[in-house]
Amino acid sequence: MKKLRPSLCLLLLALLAAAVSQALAREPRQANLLSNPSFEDPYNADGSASGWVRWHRDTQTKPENCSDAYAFLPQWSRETNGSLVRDGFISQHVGNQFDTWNAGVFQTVNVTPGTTYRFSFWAIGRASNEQYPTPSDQAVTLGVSAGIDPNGSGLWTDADVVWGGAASPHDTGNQANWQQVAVEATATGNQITVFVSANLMGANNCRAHLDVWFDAAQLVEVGPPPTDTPPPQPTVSPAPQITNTPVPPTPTATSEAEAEASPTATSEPTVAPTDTPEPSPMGLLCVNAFGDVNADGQHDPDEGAMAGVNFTVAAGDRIVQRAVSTGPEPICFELEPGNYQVVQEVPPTLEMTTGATAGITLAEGQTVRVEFGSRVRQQVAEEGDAGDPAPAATAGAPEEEADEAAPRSILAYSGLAALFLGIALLGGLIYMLLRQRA
Ligand SMILES: [Ca+2]
Ligand SMILES: [Ca+2]
Ligand SMILES: [Ca+2]
Repeated sequence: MKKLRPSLCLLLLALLAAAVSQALAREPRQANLLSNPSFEDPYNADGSASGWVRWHRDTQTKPENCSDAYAFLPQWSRETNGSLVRDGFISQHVGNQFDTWNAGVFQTVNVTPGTTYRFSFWAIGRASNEQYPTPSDQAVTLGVSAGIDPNGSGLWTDADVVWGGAASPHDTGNQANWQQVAVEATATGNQITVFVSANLMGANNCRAHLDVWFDAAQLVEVGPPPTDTPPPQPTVSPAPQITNTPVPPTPTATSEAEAEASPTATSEPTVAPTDTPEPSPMGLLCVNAFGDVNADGQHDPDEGAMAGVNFTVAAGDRIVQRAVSTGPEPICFELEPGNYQVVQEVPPTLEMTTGATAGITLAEGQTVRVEFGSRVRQQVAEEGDAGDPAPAATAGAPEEEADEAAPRSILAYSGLAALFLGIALLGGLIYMLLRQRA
């Protein structure tokens, strides 16, 4: 009996440890559903990272002197230059010399129908006639965007692909201007396809170097569909409530980006940033809307700006800025470095062709541009009463990356609670055993 006690204690301890670790493992986590999300080794012979498949647009013909938009086959390769890697050791590079391109990589993932997913990745790009690392020529649109095909066709041309807002994360010379793009969509089948994309097509966009690097992709479950997933019927609702816990700002290395896009005369709304302990260098967020005539989610060179689209910029659950698009000039906000949600709301005459929300991370001195697509509502324009809504359905509700921080802290608390409970129980047990012995 006496001999048994120490071993009994050990056994109990082991059982307790197992129980605690099991409890922790059972907690829901924001699992990344992608295969090789960081574009690490090994690489396929065609230059794409394993787990990913190449896709590209080929317009076949080339206008003289780059006077019009066209796209040729680019090159895919593994990038090992550490300053062009966001995460791990390798990033996925896609680039071309002199010829513009529209391409990327994709993968198809098993999912639960009816569930909403968020796909995001980071990118940085460089368009220049000079050798690396001369800063990128900001006149060239990089058109970096994330796409989801809700029923997993694997076809980037599929009409129901939902595209997020497009960004042009130009390298300002120090490789710090990595930007994240994201999109949300609700799965309509048991697979979805996620697309990493850049579109450098455009008149006079040709440069000796046209490169974009992709890294740190993520596909997470956001939640079940918001009751009904209605088409993007824009209500003139006050503010999209974004359930969010404040995310700690992650300022990357400082970049003295020439924020040449001066904010001109945007009316500074009343909602001022709250406590600023020390005036820190600001970043510039520029938003605009384009008229996506062919509803492919891409800002094609022949498509102009769209006026009358409402933008809301939020940090956590705090509305930071609001604005309405007016034309070709983007609206720029000077903001503190940090994470922001940009939400577009369109008037009833329009329908969205890209996602309604974009999550961005703004670093010190950085300029981040976000573009949203929409077009004149087709049913209104054509038929009086069509059965089906427009094909280009929108991304999910504005409840964004919300839960990334929350579940983690719940997890941490419940794990700690379990641990303390276990220690208390064990203490009581040992006490009793010792008392028995005495
Ligand atoms: Ca990587
Ligand atoms: Ca499809
Ligand atoms: Ca378009």
